[in-house]
Amino acid sequence: MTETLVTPELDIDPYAEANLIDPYPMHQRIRDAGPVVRLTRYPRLLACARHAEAHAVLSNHVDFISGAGVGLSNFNLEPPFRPKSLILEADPPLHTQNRAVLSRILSPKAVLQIRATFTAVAEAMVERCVAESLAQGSIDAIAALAQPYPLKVFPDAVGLEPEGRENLLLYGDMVFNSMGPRNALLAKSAERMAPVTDWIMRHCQRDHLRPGGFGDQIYQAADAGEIEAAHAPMLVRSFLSAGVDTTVNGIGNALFALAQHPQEYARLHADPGLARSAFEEALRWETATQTFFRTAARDCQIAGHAVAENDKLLCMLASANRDPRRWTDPDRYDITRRASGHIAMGTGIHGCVGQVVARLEGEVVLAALARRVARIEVAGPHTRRLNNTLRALQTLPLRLIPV
Ligand code: PQP
Repeated sequence: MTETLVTPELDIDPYAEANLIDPYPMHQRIRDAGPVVRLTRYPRLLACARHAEAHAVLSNHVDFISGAGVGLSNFNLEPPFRPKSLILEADPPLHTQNRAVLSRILSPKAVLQIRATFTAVAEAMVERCVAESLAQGSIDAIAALAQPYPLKVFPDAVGLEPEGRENLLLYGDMVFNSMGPRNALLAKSAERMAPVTDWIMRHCQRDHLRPGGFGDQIYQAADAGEIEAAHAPMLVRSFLSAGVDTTVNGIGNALFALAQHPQEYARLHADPGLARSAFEEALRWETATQTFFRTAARDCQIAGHAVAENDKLLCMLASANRDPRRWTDPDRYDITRRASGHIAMGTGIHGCVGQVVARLEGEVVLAALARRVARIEVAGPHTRRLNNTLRALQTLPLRLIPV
C-alpha cells in the first residue's frame, strides 16, 4: 500500500466551452494520459476516463462515497447548493432505506402497468410530428418530441398537475449545472432559482400529488413506516430532479444518433423490434449524463495511484462508454452492438433507479418512429444547450418521411 505510481497531471478544464461543445478529444487525452489523472485546474480532483477505473470507482461505495456530493464540490468542505438529496447524495444506511422504496415504485413490475399509456402517447406524438413535418417541411425534434414526451408521461406517472411543468426543465438544468463549477452556466440557470425551487418544493407535497401515482406512493411508504415521514417530500424532489431532463436528453441524443446514421435508421425501420437496442447504443454513444463524482472517504488507491481522503473522483461516464480498451470501434453507432456494460446509467448501489422507466420511454419513442417513419433527414444545423453535466441539444431540425 505504500508504493504508489506517479499520477499524471493535465491542465485541462472539462468545463471549458470547447470541451462542453465537443468533449471527445478531451476524453481521449485524459484516457491516454493514464488510468487516473490529476486535473490541476481544480483542487484535489482526480479523473477516471477509462471504463475499467470509472467502473471500479462506481462499484466501490465504501471508499468512494456520494454523501459529500456527486458534483465537483466537496460537501465536507463547502455547503451544498441545495439540501442534499436523500438518495443521490447519500450513503448507506440512509441511502439503503430510501433506495428500496424508490426501487419498488419504479420496479419492472410497476413499469409494466404504465407501458400501454407510454406507448400510446409516443404514437400520438410521433403522428403529430409527422403531420408537422409534412406541413412545415421539417420539425425541431427537441421541441416537438424529445422535450414534450418525457414532460407528459413521467409527471403524469408521478401524479403532477399539467400546469407549470416547464419548471421541471428549468430545475433539471440547474441541478445538473450545479454539479460543475460555479461558472457562468450555473449562474445563468440559477437566475430564476427562487421561483423554480418554490414550485418544485410545493409540488413535492402530498396535496399536489394524484393518489396512486409514484409521488403518492412515497407518502404511502411513509404511512407504512418504511421511510421517515419527513423524508417523503425530499424523495418526491428526487423524482422531479431526475425524471425529465435525463430522458429528454437521452431521447434527443438517440434521435441525433439516428439522424446522423441513415443506415442504422434503415435497419431500425426494417425491424422496429431493435428500438430497445438502438436506444441502449445511443446511451453508450452519446451519453446524456456525462459525468458523476465521488469523494474519497479515506486514503486509498486506484490502479496503483494514491488517492487521499477528500479527493474528488471524476467518473467520466461518456468517456468510459467510448474507451477503445473496452469497446470495438467505440465511435461507431451500431444499433445491434452489445452495448450492455456501458455506464451511462452508472453501476453499483447508485446505479440508476429510474432505468426501467427511462428505457421504456426511449424504446417506445424509437419504436413508434420506426413504424411510422421510413426515413429521417437532417433539415439544418443542430444547436447545443451547454450544461455542466448533461450532453444536451437545444434544437435538432429533422424532416420525417412517413411510410
Ligand atoms: C441522472 C437523483 C438522480 C438521475 C436527486 C437526483 C437528481 C438527479 C438524478 C441523474 N439523476 N439520472 O435529486 O435525488
